[in-house]
Amino acid sequence: MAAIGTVISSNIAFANKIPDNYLPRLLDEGDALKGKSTEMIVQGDKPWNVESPVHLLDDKITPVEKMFIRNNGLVPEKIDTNTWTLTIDGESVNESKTYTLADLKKRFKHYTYQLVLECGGNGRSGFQPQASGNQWGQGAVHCASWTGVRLKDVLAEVGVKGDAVYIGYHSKDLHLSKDPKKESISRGVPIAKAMEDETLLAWELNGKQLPEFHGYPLRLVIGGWPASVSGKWLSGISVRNKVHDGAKMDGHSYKMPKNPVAPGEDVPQTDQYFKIIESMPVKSLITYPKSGAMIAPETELALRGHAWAGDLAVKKIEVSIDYGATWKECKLEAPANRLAWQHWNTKMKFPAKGYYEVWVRATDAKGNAQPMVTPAWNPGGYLNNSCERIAVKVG
Ligand SMILES: Nc1nc2c(c(=O)[nH]1)N[C@H]1C(S)=C(S)[C@@H](COP(=O)(O)O)O[C@H]1N2
Ligand SMILES: [Mo]
Repeated sequence: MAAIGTVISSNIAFANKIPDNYLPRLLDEGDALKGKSTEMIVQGDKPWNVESPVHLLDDKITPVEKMFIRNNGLVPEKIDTNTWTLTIDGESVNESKTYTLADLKKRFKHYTYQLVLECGGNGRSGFQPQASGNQWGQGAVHCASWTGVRLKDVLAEVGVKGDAVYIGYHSKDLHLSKDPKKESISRGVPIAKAMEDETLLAWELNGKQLPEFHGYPLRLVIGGWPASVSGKWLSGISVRNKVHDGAKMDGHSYKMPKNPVAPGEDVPQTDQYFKIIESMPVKSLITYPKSGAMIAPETELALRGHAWAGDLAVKKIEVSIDYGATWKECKLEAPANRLAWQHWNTKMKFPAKGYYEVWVRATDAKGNAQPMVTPAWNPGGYLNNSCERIAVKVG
């Protein structure tokens, strides 16, 4: 209660009468579903976790109303863009430096990129036994257009020492315990990924002001890696001389076992057994038609979707209507820019009336293809990139 008192800068009268886990109205969050499609799937509302059904992801650039939301804490209250600052600090900068939003916009060149942000746990519901965490289907992914400045340009002005190995972000969302000293999430990436052209400090999403639930007024965006590295409500970047050790960099959070483990196996949560997830694996979606489509006999079905492969490009996309026995190669477009998803399409004819499944499989530039079944079980339920499949009825 004292901690909440600090946040709302007042003593709380009748504090002893407040029920456990009650969130004072002043700290209450807005409604994450405001402005979202009514078809979004709510995984939870404290914190807000909202998923896109796959057929909603049909747009080439995902509109805000169809973007999934993954919050670990509570959206910050009372944001004032005039006083919002970003501080660059850490062991590996010569001197820390603080920028206002106006500084960032004025001092550095602006860039726009389409970037795939996919939750590391997207597809988690496919794991047996169930892995802990949001039971996402395959819709915790989006590819939107982000505008901001390059992190590397800002770091160049601040001055990074030769011993820098990692960056970590700091954000203004409130920890679920409501303790203002605790961070809900503070992750990062190796310095080389931070320095890529496409790593942005963004204030615009699809050409408009960043929405509250996606990180307003400033967000780190890093495509191709678990979206948990793209810190929302960004207030700081620490340039570290070691692997960043913020919240959700510990235990098995966003980590995979170094050696394959049996489903359900209890693995000690130490660095000896786990490694941090970096580039996401190759994956694809059928976004049209929606699963359950009915078509008349003898008609051709137009199919389309997107494919992506972390830091890599996708080089091939195929569909199967006979449970993977045979595959047909589809048309695949080049990405709008590096780290954007690639659109694919094809037309299929079905040999007879009946029930079919259409499966889609992408292969990345290094020859890695999606598995047809759920891949390596892991305690966090990460990286399920098994082939997506839809049902089609002909007749
Ligand atoms: N500050 C902050 N940044 C955050 C999070 C968060 O809870 N707080 N969630 C992360 C996770 S786990 C994901 S998957 C993405 C989700 O981004 P979105 O809500 O814009 O889709 O934001 C990441 N950035
Ligand atoms: Mo995530």
